[in-house]
Amino acid sequence: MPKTILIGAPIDSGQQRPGCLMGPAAYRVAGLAREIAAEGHGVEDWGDLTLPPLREVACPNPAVHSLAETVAWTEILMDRVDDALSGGGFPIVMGGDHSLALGSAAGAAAFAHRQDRPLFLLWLDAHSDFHTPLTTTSGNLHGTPLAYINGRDGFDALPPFPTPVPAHRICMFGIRSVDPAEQAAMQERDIQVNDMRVIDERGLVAPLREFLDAVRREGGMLHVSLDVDFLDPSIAPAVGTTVPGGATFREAHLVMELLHESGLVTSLDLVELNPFLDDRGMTARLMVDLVGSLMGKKVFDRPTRAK
Ligand code: 6HN
Ligand code: MN
Ligand code: MN
Ligand code: MN
Repeated sequence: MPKTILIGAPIDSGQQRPGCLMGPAAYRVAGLAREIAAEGHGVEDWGDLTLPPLREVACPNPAVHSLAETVAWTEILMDRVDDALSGGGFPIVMGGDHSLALGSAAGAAAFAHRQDRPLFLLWLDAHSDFHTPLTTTSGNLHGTPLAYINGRDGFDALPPFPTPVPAHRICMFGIRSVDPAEQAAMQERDIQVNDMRVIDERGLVAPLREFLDAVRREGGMLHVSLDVDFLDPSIAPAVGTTVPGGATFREAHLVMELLHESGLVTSLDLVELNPFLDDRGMTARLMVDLVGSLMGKKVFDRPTRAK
C-alpha cells in the first residue's frame, strides 16, 4: 500500500451551514493519522490548504453562490491530489463539504489520464450530487460534483474535467434523496443508481463486487467519495443534510472491508462532516474507524484454509 497523504480541505462554500471547515481539525483530533499508521501504513499530513486568490466568474443561474471560491478550491485541490498521486501516494482529502470533490476527482482524473488508465468513481452518499450550476435550485455547489465528473455541460467557470467518467464507471450507494432535475439527467445518461431500495433487496455485497470486478478488468483507478450522510443519522449526526434510512454501522464497515480486500482504491474523499453538529465526536470517530477498515483493520484475521 502506498504512503497515505492527508490533505486538509477546510471548505464550507459549497453549502450554507457553517461548521464543515472544522472537519480537518476534527479528523486529526479523532486520530485519523494514528489509525492509518496502526495498520502499518506510512502517513504524511500535508496540512490544510488555504483559499487561493479569487477571480471574477459569472453564472447565469442567480441561485448559485460562492462560485469564485469553488473555482479556486477546485484548482488547488486538483493540483494537490494530482501531486500526491504522482509522488506514488494515496491521497485522503479531509473535508470540507462535498464541493471539494470537484477538485479531488479532477486531480485523480488528470493523473489517470496521464497513466492511460480509466478512472472509476464510487459515490457513497444519501444524495446523487448530479446537479449542474444551471439546474441547482438551492444554489449549493456541493450538490454538483458527480455531474462535473460525468462531463455534463454548465461548468464553464471550472477547468474542463480531464476525461469525463462515463456512466458505466460510476457506482452510487446509499442514495435516498434525488431532485427531479437530477433524476431526469441520470435517466437520460443511464447512470446506475444503487439507492437504499437496492441495498434492502440485494444487500451491498453483490452490486459492489460487480463494480469492483469491472474496475479490476479494465485496470482502472478508483476514487471513493464518502459523504457522512451515506450513514444513517442515528450513528452519524454531524452533517447538515441528514436523511433517514441510511447505511448501518455494519453495512458501512462492510463496504470498507470489501474495498480493502480489493486493493483497488487509489484516492478517497471524506466529506460533509460538520463537527459543530456532532455528539461528543461520535461521527468523526466513526469516519476514522471506517478509514481503519479501508486500511485493513479486522477483528479477526481468518486463516486461509485449503478446502
Ligand atoms: N451533498 N440535492 C440537494 C441540493 O441542494 O442540490 C442536496 C445536495 C446535497 C449535497 O450531499 O453533498
Ligand atoms: Mn503541483
Ligand atoms: Mn454529497
Ligand atoms: Mn449527501
